[in-house]
Amino acid sequence: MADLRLRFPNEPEYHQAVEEVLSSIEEICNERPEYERLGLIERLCIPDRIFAFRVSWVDDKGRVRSNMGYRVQHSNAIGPYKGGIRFHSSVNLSILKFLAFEQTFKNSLTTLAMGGAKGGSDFSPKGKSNMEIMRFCQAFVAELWRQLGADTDVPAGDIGVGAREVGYMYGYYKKMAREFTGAFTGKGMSFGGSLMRPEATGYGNCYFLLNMLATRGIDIKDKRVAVSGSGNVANYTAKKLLELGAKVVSMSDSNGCIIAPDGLTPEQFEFIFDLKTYQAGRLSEVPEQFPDIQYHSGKRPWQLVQCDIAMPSATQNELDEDDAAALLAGGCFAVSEGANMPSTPGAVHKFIEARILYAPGKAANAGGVATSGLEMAQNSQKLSWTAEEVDAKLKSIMTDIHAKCVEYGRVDSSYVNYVRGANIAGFIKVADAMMAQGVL
Ligand code: NDP
Ligand code: 2IT
Repeated sequence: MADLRLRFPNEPEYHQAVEEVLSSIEEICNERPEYERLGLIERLCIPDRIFAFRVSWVDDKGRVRSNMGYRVQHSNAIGPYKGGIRFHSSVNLSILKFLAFEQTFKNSLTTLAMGGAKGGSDFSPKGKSNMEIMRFCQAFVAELWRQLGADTDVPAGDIGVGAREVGYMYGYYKKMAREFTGAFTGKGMSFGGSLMRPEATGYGNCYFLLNMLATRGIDIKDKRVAVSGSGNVANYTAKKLLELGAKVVSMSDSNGCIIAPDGLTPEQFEFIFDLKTYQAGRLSEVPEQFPDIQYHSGKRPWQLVQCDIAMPSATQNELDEDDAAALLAGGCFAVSEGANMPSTPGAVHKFIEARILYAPGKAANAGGVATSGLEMAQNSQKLSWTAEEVDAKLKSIMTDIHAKCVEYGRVDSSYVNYVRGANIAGFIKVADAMMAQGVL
């Protein structure tokens, strides 16, 4: 870690993600001195390669704008590079390196053959017209397309990138590469997308949560769940929670959060889903329609509402040590992460110390990329599976990931450290593959 900090300063998110994994795998590495001899950890801590490029595009007023574009190809030890693209003003190399690093271990956990990558741009889609977004996506892919391919590197969505952006990027990729292959996932259903991919991350997180609750004989019905975010992951998490009979007591966006003390009704949820998915609306508008819902500007939900379960599903480091303390004081007994690294190290420490059910993102949100893997499999076969088939496979993958976390993370008869379990299980497969393939 000291070496990494020295060689790559100013990358705090990257250091945070690496430190968490390294502290989990220390014992395994000590047992296997050949890892050190072959520089395995050092190689895993430096991405295979990073592309950084300028993306220039023309806005609706005819002005030329320039953003940075990146693709971090972290590891293809177990399969083609795979991971989402993020468009958000905060995007930088530290964030993309952390996301690509996490993706390598997450993808390993899915049981499918996918390496790890992440890409994106500091372009913000907020307030841009459809045509501006299209021109940006085309300019981004004009630079990146040579590095992509169904068996090379397969991007998908992430923050700020959904079906619309994937459609524009895949369209341009197809034009340049002159081939119709599954080089992107999260595609529209009429051109190779998989049913259930939009739902998969949120639904998968709920399936993982159900597995965790089952270990303690807890029924999810009527449990109070605080969700953050109101994008793809948060919305489908809330949708499945309502279906399961739980109470969704909060959601958030980048301006603030809403609290529904008695839980959102299906009608309220449908309004929010439509507002955030199709109207580019803000959660601040919700109380105008439903006065029993409170809006808190600039706030996150964790200290504002009592809950049994928390599912942070917006962004990294959105739940800190004080939030964790408030959640625990309120009786929260499970946290299942929809976002990548939403809890700060101090918060994670508090959850583990309190021995609650705590699932890190790389296990709990792996259903999204797992279903991307299923989309790749369908594209290779030139077939498409029914929603029921994909959902059944997703459920079974989440159950397998849970079982692996338990196998490697069991501390004693009453406690599983899911962070340790996920990191070790994810790492072992990648390390074995790297050892077998020689120094690359
Ligand atoms: P979306 O862009 O669909 O939604 C993101 C949500 O989080 C929005 O509600 C957004 O608010 C909010 N948000 C974004 N940035 C911030 C910020 N800096 N502070 C506060 N709120 C913020 O993205 P996704 O739902 O796809 O992604 C959410 C998380 O889940 C990310 O961590 C992502 O990496 C992770 N993830 C996504 C997967 C996927 O398949 N999409 C798979 C696995 C993990 P606003 O509406 O104001 O923009
Ligand atoms: O963080 C993630 O796992 C994603 N954004 C999904 C990646 C993918 O390739 O489906």
